[in-house]
Amino acid sequence: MKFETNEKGEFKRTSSSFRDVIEKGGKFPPEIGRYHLYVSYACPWAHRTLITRVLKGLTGIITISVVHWKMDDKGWRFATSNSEFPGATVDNLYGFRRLSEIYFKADPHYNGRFTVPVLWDKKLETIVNNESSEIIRILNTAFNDLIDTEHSKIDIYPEDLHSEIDSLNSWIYDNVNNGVYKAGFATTQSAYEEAATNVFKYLDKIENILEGRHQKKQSYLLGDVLTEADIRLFTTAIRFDVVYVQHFKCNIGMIRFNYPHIHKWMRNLYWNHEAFRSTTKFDHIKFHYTKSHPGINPLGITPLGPLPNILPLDG
Ligand SMILES: N[C@@H](CCC(=O)N[C@@H](CS)C(=O)NCC(=O)O)C(=O)O
Repeated sequence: MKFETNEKGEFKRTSSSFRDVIEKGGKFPPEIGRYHLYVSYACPWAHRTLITRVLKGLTGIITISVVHWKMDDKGWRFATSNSEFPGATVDNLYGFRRLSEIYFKADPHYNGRFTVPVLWDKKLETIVNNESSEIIRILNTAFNDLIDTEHSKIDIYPEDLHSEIDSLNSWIYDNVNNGVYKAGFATTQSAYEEAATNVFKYLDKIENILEGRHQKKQSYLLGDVLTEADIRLFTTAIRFDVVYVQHFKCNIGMIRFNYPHIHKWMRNLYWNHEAFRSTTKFDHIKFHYTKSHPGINPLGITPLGPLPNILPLDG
C-alpha cells in the first residue's frame, strides 16, 4: 500500500468524500436494519464507530461486515468465509471480495482511497458517510427514537461540552491520532524525528490532564462523563504499546511504563466498559499493521510482545 508523503517526506492524510447524515425527513432517514457499517477491527478510525455502535445499543439496528486484517496493494478485502479468521467476515450484503467494490457500487467514477469505516444505506445502495468523526455523531443522535431510554440518554457529545470536546479533538487528532502515522510513515529521518518527538510532547499534555482528573476522582478526559473525546483517544492509546511503539517507531516511552494516568484511564475503559473491550481485537490490530506495510516491515514478521496486550486493571 502506498501512502501519501510530501517532498519533505511528511505523511499527509487524504480527506473523506461521502459526507451525508442520517436524519428524520432527510434523504437518509433513521430506520431499523437499513444501515450497514463496513469496518476493520485493526483500524483506529473504524474502531471509533464500533465502540459507539455498542455503547449506543445499536447492534440490533445497524449490521456490520468486517474486513480481513490484511491490507495489500488493492486495499482491504473481505474474508473468504466467516471462518477464515475470527472476527473477519465476508461482505454480508453483496458477497464482494474487496471493499473497493463497495465504493464503485456507490460511485462508478470514484477515485479516492478505499477506506474504512463506511456507513452504507441498503435501501438506496450507496455510501452515506465515510468519515468516522461524523459517523460517530450520527450514531450518537440519529437513532435515539428507535432505542431504549437507557441508550438514548447516553450522549457522547453533550451540548455544554461542545467547545471543549472540539478543542481536545482537534489537537489530539493532529498530534496523537494522526501523529503516530506521521511518525510511522515519515520517509526521512528529520520528518520522523519531528513527528515522533511531537507525539510524546502531546502524550505528556494528556497525562497532565488525566492526572488532574484523577485528583478530582474523575474517570474521563472531560470529567465525569464519557464523551467522544475518550473514544477517539482510546483507539490510539490501546494500539500504542502493542503496535505504534515498535512499528511506527514511537518508542521514546510506553503507556504502561511512562504514562500512569493515561494507562489507568485506558484500562478503566477497556475492563469496565463492554463497548471498548468487545470491540478491541488485538490479533487484528497486530497482524494488520505489521503485515500490511512492506515498506516499514518487509518480512511481515509480527513481534510477540509486549505481553500481555493490556495489563489488568490493577496491574
Ligand atoms: N478520515 C477517515 C480515515 C479512515 C482511514 O484512513 N482508514 C484506513 C485504515 S486505518 C484505511 O482504510 N486505509 C485504506 C487506504 O488508505 O487505502 C476516517 O476517520 O474515517
